[in-house]
Amino acid sequence: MTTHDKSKQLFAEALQFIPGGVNSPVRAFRAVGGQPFFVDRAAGARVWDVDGNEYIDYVGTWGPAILGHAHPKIIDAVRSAACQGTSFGIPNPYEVEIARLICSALPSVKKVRMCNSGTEATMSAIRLARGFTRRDKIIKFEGCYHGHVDSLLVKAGSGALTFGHPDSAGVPAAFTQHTIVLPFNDTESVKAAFAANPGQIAGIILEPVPGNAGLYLPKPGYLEFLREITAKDGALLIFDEVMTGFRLGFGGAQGLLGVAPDLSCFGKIIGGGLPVGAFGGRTDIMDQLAPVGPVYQAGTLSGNPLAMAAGIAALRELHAGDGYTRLESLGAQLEVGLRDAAKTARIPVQFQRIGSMFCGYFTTQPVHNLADAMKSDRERFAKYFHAMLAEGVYLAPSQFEAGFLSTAHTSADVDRTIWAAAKAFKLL
Ligand code: HOZ
Repeated sequence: MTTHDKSKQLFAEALQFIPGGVNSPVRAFRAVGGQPFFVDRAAGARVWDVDGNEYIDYVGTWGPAILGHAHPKIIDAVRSAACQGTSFGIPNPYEVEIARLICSALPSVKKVRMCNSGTEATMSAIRLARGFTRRDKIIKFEGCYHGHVDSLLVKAGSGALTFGHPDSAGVPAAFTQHTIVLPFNDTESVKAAFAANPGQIAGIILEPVPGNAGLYLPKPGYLEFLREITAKDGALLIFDEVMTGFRLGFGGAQGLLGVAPDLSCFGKIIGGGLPVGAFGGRTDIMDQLAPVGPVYQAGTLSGNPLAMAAGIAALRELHAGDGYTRLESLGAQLEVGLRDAAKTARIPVQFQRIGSMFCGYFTTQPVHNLADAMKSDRERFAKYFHAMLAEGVYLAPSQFEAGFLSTAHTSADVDRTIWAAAKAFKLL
């Protein structure tokens, strides 16, 4: 590791003109101390900072870079689309192709509407669920994060949790009065909420595999239970697959875990690293959207040709290759190696993983929900984060984020990461 002089200088300047020096709070390193580095370039599984330091990257631009950074097919697709024009606000053929690809990957998605971020996707899906059911209440779960939508910034994960504002200032109480917040993996509280609000709940929104308070998994039967209780009540089941979509398999978490929601939200991977979001589902629900139906939703840059071209290239590559098998084997290697290293160093770590998503909590107790995740020793995490960074391994700068592998990571990268972790654990 050389110096961080250029990053420090840029951050000092950034602080003068950008709140907190960053355009999204999770980048700021505040949960772990220190200052963020500034990226010069990225390729494959590596990022290089402006001071010339190289890192093995497990953030992967917070999920989109499943094929690694600057994948040649995505770069070519963006380049060729850009030469035809960067935005039209008129339908373009890429929109049809990406919609066809998404619908053919997920049997629950019969129609899809593209937008510009995961936040827009979840915000629109909630509005659509309310418009379709003509009901107001929404159930969400503690620690799940669905972007910075007003009504969903309640007990939210990701940066909201990391920085101690899971219930954001600036959200009028009236905007969240129809939001019911429950613990994840707890069937009784869901039953009680439906019993207390008969015929009033428009839907349940959840990350089927929550990855914004670290990473924990649904207990066996939990998603099936949510599917059943919503169907029985006439409420909609909405999966936020912004992170898990096309990551846990080409069919996302719903394909892997075998539960079909009514609506799904996407982002990240489907834009190949460009700004994107999408939501889709049953035809009768989706046809409530304007211009067909009365639920309004729009966007100047929605279906942007560059983002669509990048997304199409990413999805085609994922569909054609053996990427998911490779990701599973790298994930298993990482899991075994990190578990062994922690055991050898006698550091209690709950290592959680599903496919290419992972997280380690510094606690002796199993983690099934936000309350369990909060028991992790965050000071220990901060030390671990910096020890890994010093060895050239970049993890998300917060305990409450998931790590991501890409198909560009190699077995040697994973070995090096395990070696760095073994060294880091000794310092904790
Ligand atoms: N949705 C991302 C993972 N928690 C965070 C991205 C951001 O907030 O900048």
